[in-house]
Amino acid sequence: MYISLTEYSSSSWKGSEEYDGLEAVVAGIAEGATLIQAKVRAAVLANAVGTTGETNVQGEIVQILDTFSSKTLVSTLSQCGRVAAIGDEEEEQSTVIGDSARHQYLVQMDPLDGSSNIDVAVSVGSILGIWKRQADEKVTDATLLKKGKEQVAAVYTVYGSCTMMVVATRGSVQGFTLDPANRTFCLTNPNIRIPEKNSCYSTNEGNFKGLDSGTQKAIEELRNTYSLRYVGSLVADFHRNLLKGGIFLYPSTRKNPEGKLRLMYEANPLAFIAEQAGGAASSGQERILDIQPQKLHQRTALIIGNKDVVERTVIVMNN
Ligand code: FDP
Repeated sequence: MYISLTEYSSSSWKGSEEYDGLEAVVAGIAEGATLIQAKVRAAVLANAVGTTGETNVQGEIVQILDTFSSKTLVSTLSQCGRVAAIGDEEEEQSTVIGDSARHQYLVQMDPLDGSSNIDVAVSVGSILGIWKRQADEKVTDATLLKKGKEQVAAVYTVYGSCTMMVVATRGSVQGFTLDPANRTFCLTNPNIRIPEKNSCYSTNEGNFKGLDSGTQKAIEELRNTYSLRYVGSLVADFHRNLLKGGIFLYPSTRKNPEGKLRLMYEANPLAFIAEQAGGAASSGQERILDIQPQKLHQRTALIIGNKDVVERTVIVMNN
């Protein structure tokens, strides 16, 4: 018998001052994820793959499922009664929900990561970082620009061969699998630690020519040491590396000098999770969680996974 997410969160966070109300936020994410995974799995039959004809704030083509996932999570997080504001990959400005004393949390999310993989039946997922709002803090876009190290929790889901949800709080990373029979998340992967043995590296090798010489050297070293595994959905690559041991890199390239991935709702939540699991995350210049964000949709380079290999890679990149 597995412990359910509901049982886990009430026994771990209920009554704790630090995590007061987090249970409701995570339940809102679980409810949204359950709806999104059902939609993703039925998308082709329901004619819900393809684009909306719009481009988002990043200049990227918006998929029908991106919009569905964003609306679903905004709705379930609004209804949980504990979230003050949401920063969302799909929205230029943040969504302000409320500023009462109960609205204690700020969420930054990529509602559907890896969306170019949707229409080819490859794993996608959602990524969410969770910060605490100071009591009486006014809620504006600027309120959301907090450093990653100030997160109190982070969550990602993977809609793959099964649906998983990984939840991290300080010092704890727990993995839950959705039981489709009763729509309950069950604690199948308790106390996740990234394996010390690094077995693979994940990067877009097609970008090699557009890298600086230090980064090329670092990639060559990884190439000669580990197996390559690249899904092309950050959340799926990160999940495999977290459970099996590995490192993911999306460095600065000639095409994307600031990096391609987004700091607030991709790099920060996954960096928080990696660190709680004994791993590390760097931009190549500094620890991801120490970066002072300047804007909601800021991009960053990202090197994340096994701590020793991240550190070694950053040294080689900078030499
Ligand atoms: P996608 O473009 O499909 O949305 O977040 C962006 C992201 O996917 C990541 O999930 C993925 O790791 C990366 O971009 C893939 O980029 P490349 O196609 O350039 O390798």
